[in-house]
Amino acid sequence: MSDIRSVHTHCPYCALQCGTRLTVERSGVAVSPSDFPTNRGGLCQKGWTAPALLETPERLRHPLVRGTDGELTPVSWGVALQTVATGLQRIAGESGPEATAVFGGGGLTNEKAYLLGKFARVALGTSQIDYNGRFCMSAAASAGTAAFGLDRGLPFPVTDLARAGTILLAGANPAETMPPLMQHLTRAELIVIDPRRTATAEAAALHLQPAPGTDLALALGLLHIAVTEGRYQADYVHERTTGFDTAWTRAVSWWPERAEHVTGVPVAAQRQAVRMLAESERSYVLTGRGAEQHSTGADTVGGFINLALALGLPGIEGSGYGCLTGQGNGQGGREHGQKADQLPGYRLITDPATREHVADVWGVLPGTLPGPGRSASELLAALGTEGGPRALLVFGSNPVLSAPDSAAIAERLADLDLLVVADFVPSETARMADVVLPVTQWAEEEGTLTNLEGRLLRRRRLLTPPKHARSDLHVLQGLATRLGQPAGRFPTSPREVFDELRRASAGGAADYSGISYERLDAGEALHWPCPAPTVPDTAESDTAGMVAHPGTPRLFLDGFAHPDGRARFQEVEHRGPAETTDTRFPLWATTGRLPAQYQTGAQTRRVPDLTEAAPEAFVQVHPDTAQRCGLDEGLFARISSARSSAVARVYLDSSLRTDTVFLPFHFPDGARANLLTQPARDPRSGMPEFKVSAVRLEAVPEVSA
Ligand SMILES: Nc1nc2c(c(=O)[nH]1)N[C@H]1C(S)=C(S)[C@@H](COP(=O)(O)OP(=O)(O)OC[C@H]3O[C@@H](n4cnc5c(=O)[nH]c(N)nc54)[C@H](O)[C@@H]3O)O[C@H]1N2
Ligand SMILES: Nc1nc2c(c(=O)[nH]1)N[C@H]1C(S)=C(S)[C@@H](COP(=O)(O)OP(=O)(O)OC[C@H]3O[C@@H](n4cnc5c(=O)[nH]c(N)nc54)[C@H](O)[C@@H]3O)O[C@H]1N2
Ligand code: SF4
Ligand SMILES: [Mo]
Repeated sequence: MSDIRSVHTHCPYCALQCGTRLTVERSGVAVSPSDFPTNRGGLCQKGWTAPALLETPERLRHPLVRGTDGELTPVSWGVALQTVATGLQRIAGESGPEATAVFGGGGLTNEKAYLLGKFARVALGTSQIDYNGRFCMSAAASAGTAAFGLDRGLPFPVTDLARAGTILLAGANPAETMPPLMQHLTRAELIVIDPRRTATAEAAALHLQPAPGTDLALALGLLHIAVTEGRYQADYVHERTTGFDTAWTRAVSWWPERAEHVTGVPVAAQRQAVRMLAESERSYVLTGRGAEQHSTGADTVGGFINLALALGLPGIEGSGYGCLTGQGNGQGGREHGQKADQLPGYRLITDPATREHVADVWGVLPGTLPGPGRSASELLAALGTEGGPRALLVFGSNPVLSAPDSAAIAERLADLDLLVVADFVPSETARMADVVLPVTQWAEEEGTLTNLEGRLLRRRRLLTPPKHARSDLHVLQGLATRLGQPAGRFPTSPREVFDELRRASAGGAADYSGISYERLDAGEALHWPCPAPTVPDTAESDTAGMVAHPGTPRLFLDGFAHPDGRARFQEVEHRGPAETTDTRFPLWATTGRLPAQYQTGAQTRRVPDLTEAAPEAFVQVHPDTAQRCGLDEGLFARISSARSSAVARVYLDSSLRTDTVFLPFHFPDGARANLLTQPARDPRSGMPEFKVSAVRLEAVPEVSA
């Protein structure tokens, strides 16, 4: 351990990025919440127990290479990196650079995400890079960009929510997924749209309980009511938006009774929701994964944005639309080039000016940069197939559990010639790898993350990493140099990478060029865009005596980011899930999260207190449905879809819809919720249909309790 005894940093998990103080004590690392605006002294159980992962006995401590006996065997770093480089060169030599691919994650720091994108485009020369944020934020990102010309999850600080009168939460369950956020929602009356009666719905003044996959019909119905009851803001719509008439041609036929018929939400409740939003002085519409993770995800978010625009909310201080970003760096992770179609600064890889600017920063010719690649689930589905990638490097994701139709994805991974996983724990994906690279964890490294409000934060190092763990930045440099790149092109110092990122992002939508470690360490609250006072040629340019940009906590107050300054209504029509229920698969299965587990559980299933709180998978079922299927509390059920089956213990809940069951997606092996989910994805964003699959339930006598 180093001699630094205490640091201010942030929780390693979700996008709320609660502020924490970490201290080295005799008994180990202690965490306490700090008075940071998002958490103001609060932490959830995952945050309180986060240090346990630093000391897990299952920590990866050596690079591993799969030997001729099929076992993963410890080797030196030199051997591991050379094995990867030789494999990549052989595959690229035989099949071209496009046969090598990279899969990143929204938990990676900005520096890692940036260098990973550069590594793929420059060191590998491949277009085949995407990341797990495609499973998380992509639908809202597409809809937000279309509507506002810019996508930043929350275009305002979370503390603004504390003054709201009404907040609509469409498919978000922050009471369980971001508990400290709830302290900002106590003044507002909440309207919660969720097929389940969650802890958030319990706290709501109004709970709308639609069938999974029908949110777009509901959003159209709410817009219909807003207009026909004269609650829409004609002046705002006229002055600040375009496209209302076209959007209305769709919503006009969604009279409330029709919306009730499709969604199951009573007309009176629909009217009440619109009344609450329209009559309160400050209102917000927020979406979460429940509304977004559908093959209609971007259109559904578009439907909710249309409602917000009709009510005159976005771009007005004290009201607005926002999406609750999920992963620790879910916001920053989507801005710096991990996305198949983007380069740093949140700019399109197809834009010639962007290519020229970024190529210049990278010291390469624009023509050498590849074009756009496949989106995450397309990429995973193509692995090992004719014309698809033969090698994959994974940094910061566990797709064996998190990808849709995961049995098929595991087969694709098994068909690769080379699977390389960088992680600090033996995730289910790492266990399949040919080479495993042990990396540092949050408290052992420096960097920056961008939280759900677009605010830059500093991750700080408390501990010296275990002897053989290297940072992801070191790993990328080690590979790049073995692939013939100059070492200086892949710096290992986070600060140096950040300074390069600033220059690469300059002039982009997510402009970080005016942000520095120094400003962040001085405690400045910097939300992007934050341009440097001049176009920066050097890292020092903002210290040249010019007034520093203060950052942008609130976007759109003076106009939206489209060239005409107006927000755009989107023409959206309800089309329902990609598969329907039938006699074979008569129920809807939806999926989501438990308070005590994070994502695929690769991290949190290794924390004893969390395993105790949420030890195993279950399927939540209405008692009437359970009875019809011959099931009872505590028995095991086989849940089958047209893809595959999962087995989980039955948990009865009479507040659930009788046509819907729910599974958390945190658990491995035969309890994987993603064994059931569909490969269908949203044509606009690439978002998979995680939140709705047609299933049936049967008792499994042999494993009953
Ligand atoms: N404890 C915990 N917290 C987390 C995470 C975690 O894994 N565990 N992950 C983090 C990440 S990456 C993310 S993205 C966020 C996600 O945060 P949330 O979006 O709050 O989480 P989910 O549980 O995926 O989905 C929210 C709700 O959507 C509902 N839902 C399901 N289907 C539908 C539907 O068709 N329509 C509607 N309206 N609702 C539906 C579910 O019942 C669920 O209660 O949480 C972050 N925080
Ligand atoms: N059915 C269903 N499936 C879903 C969802 C759902 O609601 N339902 N939600 C989707 C969503 S919103 C998300 S965000 C995804 C999450 O899906 P994943 O990203 O696959 O889930 P994680 O468990 O967060 O996996 C991250 C892995 O990276 C490792 N890791 C963490 N930090 C670092 C780092 O800095 N460097 C490296 N090299 N490794 C690191 C962790 O140990 C872990 O093994 O799942 C998606 N899948
Ligand atoms: S809410 Fe998110 S950031 Fe805060 S302690 Fe929990 S997991 Fe960590
Ligand atoms: Mo997420």
